[in-house]
Amino acid sequence: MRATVCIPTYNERENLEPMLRTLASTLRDGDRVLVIDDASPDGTGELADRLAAELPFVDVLHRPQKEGLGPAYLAGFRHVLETDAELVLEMDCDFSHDPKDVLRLIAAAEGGADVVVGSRYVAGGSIPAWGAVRRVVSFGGSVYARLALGVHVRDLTAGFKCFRRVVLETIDIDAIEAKGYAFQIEMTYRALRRGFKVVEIPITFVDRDQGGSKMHGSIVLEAMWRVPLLRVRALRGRL
Ligand SMILES: Nc1nc2c(ncn2[C@@H]2O[C@H](COP(=O)(O)OP(=O)(O)OP(=O)(O)O)[C@@H](O)[C@H]2O)c(=O)[nH]1
Ligand SMILES: [Mg+2]
Repeated sequence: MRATVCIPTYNERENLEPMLRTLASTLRDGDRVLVIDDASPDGTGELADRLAAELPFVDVLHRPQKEGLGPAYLAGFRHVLETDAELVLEMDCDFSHDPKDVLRLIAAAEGGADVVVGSRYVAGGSIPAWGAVRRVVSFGGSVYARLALGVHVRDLTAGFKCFRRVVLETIDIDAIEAKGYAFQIEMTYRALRRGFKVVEIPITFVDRDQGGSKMHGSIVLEAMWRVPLLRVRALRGRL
């Protein structure tokens, strides 16, 4: 199954080249990478174009402004669905997700999963570098979302995932408005609502070394109010 890895970038100049070089030695023939850059002020977009000219498996989608992770991924998904890729992956550019694990996600999808989640919260998954505050916020968020939605998936905010294309074609991605962690929760929840098989595989999540985080409080707040809204929509039969 051909796979395309979507990588959203905003000011990832230090990370992009090592990331694409690692993927060059990891991906299989026919697999591709789509970099989705929101006009990064640090020149990540121009660097992506230079690397795409050199690396034939790389494409770049330029967007005019920063709108958050959700809209960037949705633009990327629409682009990939125009191609013949069977699997569509999401991955951060900051090496929090090990690019070598892409092959494990792909293998799980080829083994029968419709959605594969690289999970920090199943046996074998971990986040070695996080302090207590970050752990509580992230784990608490996952528990909150799991209880509010009534689903079994443990890492609902995970951003390292693989979808079969039929999932993206079925779950009405055009209706998704979430921007941050809520986007990740909504993607997984919509897939579950449509009866797709979601499988979690353990990953080790590493803290970013280069570049700055784009995480901020409003992303956490958005997730808090959007989760109950999702449940209400589902109960009304709209998801
Ligand atoms: N295109 C695009 N990419 C974004 C945007 N916000 C974040 N990203 C990218 O999404 C990925 C995840 O963002 P991070 O800043 O690492 O956010 P995070 O992983 O939630 O937070 P940290 O744990 O602090 O790294 C990175 O590759 C970012 O460059 C955005 O608005 N547009
Ligand atoms: Mg990160």
